[in-house]
Amino acid sequence: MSETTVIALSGGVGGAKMAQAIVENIEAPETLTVICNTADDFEHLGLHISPDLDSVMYRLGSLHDEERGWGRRNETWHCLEALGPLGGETWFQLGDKDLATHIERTRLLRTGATLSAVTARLCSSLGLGCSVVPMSDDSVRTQVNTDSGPLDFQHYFVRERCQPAVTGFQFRGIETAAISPPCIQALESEALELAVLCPSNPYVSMDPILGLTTFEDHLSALRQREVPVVAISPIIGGSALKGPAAKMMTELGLESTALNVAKHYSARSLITHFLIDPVDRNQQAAIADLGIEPIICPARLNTKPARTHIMEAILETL
Ligand code: FO1
Repeated sequence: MSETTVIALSGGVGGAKMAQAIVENIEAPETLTVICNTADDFEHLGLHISPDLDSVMYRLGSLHDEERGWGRRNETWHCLEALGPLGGETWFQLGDKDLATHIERTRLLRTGATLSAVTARLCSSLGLGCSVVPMSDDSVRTQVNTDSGPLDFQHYFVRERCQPAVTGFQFRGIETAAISPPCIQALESEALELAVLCPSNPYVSMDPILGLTTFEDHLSALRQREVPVVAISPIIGGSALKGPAAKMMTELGLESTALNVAKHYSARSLITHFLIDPVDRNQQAAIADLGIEPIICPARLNTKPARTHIMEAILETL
């Protein structure tokens, strides 16, 4: 692979769409490294599941299911259907093709391979043209604190359908987890021209990556090199593109606005630019007052022309 010139920090479905936008619109897709959140990972049915890595891998390999956003297209569910009557756990839907990924990932991890090495192998087997890397090879696990007590992330997200009100988050293991070697390599690439914070959930997708020891130092080194660090708002007109980000903000006592996401990042001086949808134009001046350059562009990533438009707006910052 060529030296990284673009990095994208990504959660699951929203991040995967942004990664697709980048791949579709840069001259050399092999120079993109997508750094994925792995704090949603968990052990289920004895298997290591990495939902965000897989959402990104499947989309970039054109294997994804467009409607669900996660999992594989043309999926069958025979294993899950047989598991139910046996009394097995079926609340987390694992399709047959998707299961193959988890079985092979788990087998390779049990041989002692790192998650980075296993992911590189899966990406290569699935024919990806760019690098998708885990943020860390060490275990970091999101715990969502709620009004009904602490919940492991997938229990909150899938089993409880994000219903309990959120009071805060904890990322177990983050203090001792190291940034993965391919992630460090991408962050330190001399050729790096652009860093993108995808329109993923700022609290449970971006913060586990940004909270890894020295990650913020890497971003500030980029800013010193005048590499733009561009975040895309996951909030459009007060609603989340997908998932519980807006609901979480309300429960945390914040108005669910693009501006409050910009403030979340600017409090740690993490970004240089913030892309908002035209419906949020009224927040442009307040974002600029934070010392962040606003970019106004339709922020939905559902069509190829929309993805091209957003990338043109971002590439103008270079
Ligand atoms: N999300 C759901 O809402 N329900 C599911 O049953 C579900 C299963 C699933 C299986 C594999 C996988 O890679 C992802 C899956 N997801 C499911 C999505 C996942 O929970 C979320 O995308 C992320 O963890 C949040 O970014």
